Amino acid sequence: MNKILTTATALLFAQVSFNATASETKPVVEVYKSASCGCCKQWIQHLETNGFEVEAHNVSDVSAARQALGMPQQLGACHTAKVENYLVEGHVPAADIRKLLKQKPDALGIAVPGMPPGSPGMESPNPVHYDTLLVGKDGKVKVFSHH
Ligand SMILES: [Cu+2]
Repeated sequence: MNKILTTATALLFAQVSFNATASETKPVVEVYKSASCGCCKQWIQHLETNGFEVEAHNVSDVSAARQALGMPQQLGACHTAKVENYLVEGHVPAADIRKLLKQKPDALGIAVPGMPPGSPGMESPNPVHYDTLLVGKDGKVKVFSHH
């Protein structure tokens, strides 16, 4: 009996520490979107299949959420998000978010303004080239990566 209990306890601890490790390696992206936004859901799926954990919040006014977070409105897309201390606007590829979290630039965040066809969540037979922009704390942008 004692032995069984010990084994069960050991398994429980193994499970707990496994979960702790898994959540440490998965950055959480908090997404603000409207409930009816289909391409937002597609983007969330893209993040989840690429190792991010997503906390999605449906809001009635995405611009207000964007303003509250501090992302310039002219860079706006259909959803706005936060990961660690950075803002992520629009259909940004998961790889760019990884790059951001790895390089940790002194910046507000990254953005893909508008909704370019071919970006993650905006899959299209007619994809276009687009840039992910690095947004400075002063609101100035420069190209972070080209797609
Ligand atoms: Cu969209």
